[in-house]
Formats: sequence, C-alpha cells, structure tokens
Amino acid sequence: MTTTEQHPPRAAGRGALAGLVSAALLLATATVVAALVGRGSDPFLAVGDMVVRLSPKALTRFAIDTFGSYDKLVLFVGIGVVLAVVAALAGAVATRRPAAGVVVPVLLVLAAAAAVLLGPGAGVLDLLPLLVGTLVGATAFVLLVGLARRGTRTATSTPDGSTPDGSGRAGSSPDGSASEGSFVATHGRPRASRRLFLGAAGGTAAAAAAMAALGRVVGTTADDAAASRAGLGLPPAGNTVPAVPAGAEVVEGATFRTANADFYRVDTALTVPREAADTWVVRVHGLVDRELELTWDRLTRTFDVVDREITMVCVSNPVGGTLAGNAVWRGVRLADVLAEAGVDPTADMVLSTSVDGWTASTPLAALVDSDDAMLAFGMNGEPLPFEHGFPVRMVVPGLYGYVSATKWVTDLEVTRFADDEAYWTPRGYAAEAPVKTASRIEVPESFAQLPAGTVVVAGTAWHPGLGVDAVEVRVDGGDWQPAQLGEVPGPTTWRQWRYEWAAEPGQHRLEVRATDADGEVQTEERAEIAPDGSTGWHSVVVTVA
Ligand SMILES: Nc1nc2c(c(=O)[nH]1)N[C@H]1C(S)=C(S)[C@@H](COP(=O)(O)O)O[C@H]1N2
Ligand SMILES: [Mo]
Repeated sequence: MTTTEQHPPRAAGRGALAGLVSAALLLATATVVAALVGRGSDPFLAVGDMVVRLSPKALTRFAIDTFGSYDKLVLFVGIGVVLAVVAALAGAVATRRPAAGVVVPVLLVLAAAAAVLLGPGAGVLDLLPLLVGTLVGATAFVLLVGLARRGTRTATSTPDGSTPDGSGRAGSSPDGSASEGSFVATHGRPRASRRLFLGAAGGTAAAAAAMAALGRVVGTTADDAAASRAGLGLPPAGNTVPAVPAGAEVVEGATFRTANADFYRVDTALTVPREAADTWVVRVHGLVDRELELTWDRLTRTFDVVDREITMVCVSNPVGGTLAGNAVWRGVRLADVLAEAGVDPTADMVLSTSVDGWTASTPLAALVDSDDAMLAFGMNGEPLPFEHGFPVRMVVPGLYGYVSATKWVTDLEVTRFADDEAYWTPRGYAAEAPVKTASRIEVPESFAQLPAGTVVVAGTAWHPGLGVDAVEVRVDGGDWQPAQLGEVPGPTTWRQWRYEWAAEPGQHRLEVRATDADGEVQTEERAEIAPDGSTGWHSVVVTVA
C-alpha cells in the first residue's frame, strides 16, 4: 500500500470532467425525449429561444449584422460554451463542497424549465425531456463526483464508506463536508481509483454520444414533415408567369430569379419548424363575419391558385446589401381568403402568427386591395422549402418581410393597429413598413483594380410595389448618367441595370440611384435600418490603371 500526495487541482480537474460529461448526458437524453414529445420541448432550444426573446434589440441587431445567417449557430455555440463552463465549475466545486456545487446547475435547470413553459404553445408535458434528462444527468453527476472525491481523499472520508478497490472501509462523512480541506493523502490504490473514475467518465461520455445519435435517429424517423413535403403535389396555377424576359439579365453572373437554395433567409426560428401539410390549419378570425379553418385541401381547392413573381426584401438590408430575393410564388390571393371571411369595416390590420409564435402586422388595405398579396405554398415550382415557410407563408409585394412575409403561418387575426402589435414593433421597428427604393452596384466590386477603357458598371434596383423606371450612375460626383435598364415581367420585381463607363486612370467613386414608377428619386439621405429601413446611395471606389 502506497500513500501518494494528491493535490486539490487534480480532484477539481476530475470534478470538472464529471460536470462536463454529466451535462452532455443530460442534454443528449433530453433531446431523445424531446424527439418523441415534440420539438418545442428541447430545453437547449427553448433556452436559445428565450435568449433571443429577452435580448435587447441592439444585441439582436448586432448578431444579425455581424454573423448574418450564422447568427443562430453563433448563439448555440455561445450557450454551449457557457453551459460547459458552468458544468465544469460545478463539478470542480462539488468535489470539495457537493452542496455548493449544485447550486448553479439547479438554478439553470429551473431557468430552462421556465424557458420551456414560456415557449409558444407549451404545456406541462413539454417538461418531460428536461425532467428525464436532469434525472439521468444528475445521477451520473453524483456518482462521478463521488468517484472523483475518492481518489484524492483519505480513505475514511469516502462518501459511501467503500473504497474504489472494494476493500470497504468505514466512512465518516456521508456528505463529505466534514472532511473539507483534508486533501492530503489518498488511500492505497490511487491508480485503480483513477482508472475507475476515468472509466466511469468515459462510459458517461459514450452514453451521451449514444443518446445524441439515438436522438438523431428518432428525430428523423419521426419526421413526417419531410415525407409530407416530398409527397406533396403542387396544385396547378390558373395563370402562367412568363419566362424571364430575354433582356432581363444585364448583369454578368446575376440571375433574375433567385434559386431557392440561394434565397436569403431571415427569421427568429432556432430550429426550422417542420410540420406536415396534411395536419396544417390556418385559422382566420377576429373582426370577421365567418371564422375560417383552412386546411391544405380547403386552401388549395376553394380558392383560385395563382403564380406571382415577387421580389422580397428584408428591412435589415443595408445600403448595397444582399437581403433581397426574387421568386415565382404559387398560392391563393389573401384578398380572396379575406373576402370569404368577410372583414369588418373597422379593421385596419391583419396580425399573422407562425407556428413558433412569431407575428407580423400587415395593413389590411395591402391585402384586400391587392391582386398579388398571397398565402403562398409554392416557390419556383416546388413546395416551399422548410426554411422558407413550408407548408404555407405570406408574400406581399412592396412591404418588408417583417411586416408581411410570415412563414409557417397558422393564424390570421383581422384586427386594428390600435389594438395589437407584432413581434418587432416593441423592439424598435415601425408597425408599418413599405419597402424603400434601393439600388446597388454589383460590378465592379469596391476597391477593384481595373484597366482603363470601357468598364461595365451594373447591378440591381428595386421598389417592389411600384417598380423601377430609371437608374442613373455618376462618377466622382459628376453629372448623373442614365443606365440601360433590364426588362421586367411587371412592377412587383426588382430590375437589373447596366452602364458602360469610359474609365480613365486614377481612383474613382461610382454612385447609383433609382427612380420609382411614380417618378420619385431615391433619396441620398442616409438612414439606419431601424426603425423602417435604410436609405442612401450605394457607392464603390475603384482604381483604374
Ligand atoms: N415565422 C417567421 N416568419 C418570418 C420571419 C420570422 O422571423 N419568423 N421573418 C420575416 C422577415 S424579417 C423576412 S425579411 C422574411 C424572410 O423570408 P425568407 O427567409 O424566406 O427569405 O420572412 C419573414 N417571415
Ligand atoms: Mo426581414
């Protein structure tokens, strides 16, 4: 029998490992149960959702501006890092003071429970994943911390009175607190106890990995939505949107229609809702004569199905930015749906809600007076991709997405701006937000080095309510020169433009501005994105040699 000096840091290190693998097991177990109970009950996702909802608007803005479409990934990695640090610290502390070690984890579990319960449409059953996960994770934690403490303490102080090598000495300290600070010598078999601890920790890690894998399998098998989307025939449209006009594409390398896979994505959903079309219902209610419950069949068979080519723009698009896309949408007119419901004359807004509880406020007039505003279910000839709102979303030309383009829409409430507000309204955005005229230079890129001679300057402009009637370019603050305009199928899309510039050596600044179909010239005045969209002329600086 040897007596070895062991130092607290070693116990703390084992405790930290115990905390990490137990937390992993907790989360993985919860994911498996959540795959069975329902996606909204995954505590990790629920906490993520809560963080998004509680974040000050400046932080959300910063996240979208800085990380773009990676904002959600960054959020999850961030939460993961925080959890890992807390779990490791909890484990390390617990090797000395078990009661103190579990304080923060217990608080976190309670916070997660609150986050789950406060999620959209949550019920008590949704606590099951967290509950089961916590039981499993806590059991692993208690056992592992026990083992971690053993290898570094005097034998008589082991919590359960036995030694890892099974020689069964009597313990004096059931909760370990009496022997705090007595990290002096271990009992006889430090190697064996270390091996036992590492084996147990490794086993726990393996169990967590197995659970995570199981969660994936269960999640995919339970994915009726993918089967639903794959098996869904799109009903034919009563009209045909003309092919992209031959003269529409005048910018090298830019397609007039955006492929679904390239279409920008902006939403607050941490996991993309995946629901089957055959169980989908859109409820129409509020200030109406008749409430409607629109199932997939009712939606696609009661109303005229139409195709519309519409450019959608995000309010978060900075001057010169790329948060805009153009697609052929298939669906039914919202005007028809609202006529069927019969709208009260005192109403002035439709509050649309998604399956995950996000809302948009759309002026009623933009829907009932429009031949283009739609409840869409097709995008460029396919059912909507899950990321873009499967099975049903709204699309309204001329209004920014956050006030009109509700994805995964389940509820349309006819109401008044005075009575209701949507998700972004209390977060510093305008309740009503028509798309502002914008134009951008796509070629040449900023800071390009170009040879002297003819240089093609080209890009895209939009006012997807009225359409664009003119685009002008100027060089170094000189006179505005008209650009050549690409053709458009109608007023609801963006428009490409191009200008041939006789470039002379030196550094030059190119600017662009557009004019809408009402003759209104795009303003030079710079405006921030909040509250209702950026303005200002886009410019690039190039060097001609
Ligand atoms: N359910 C839901 N729908 C939503 C959003 C959202 O956060 N949740 N974001 C809106 C915003 S801000 C925009 S710009 C458009 C973007 O649609 P896309 O992701 O299909 O391009 O969706 C709108 N619909
Ligand atoms: Mo947006």
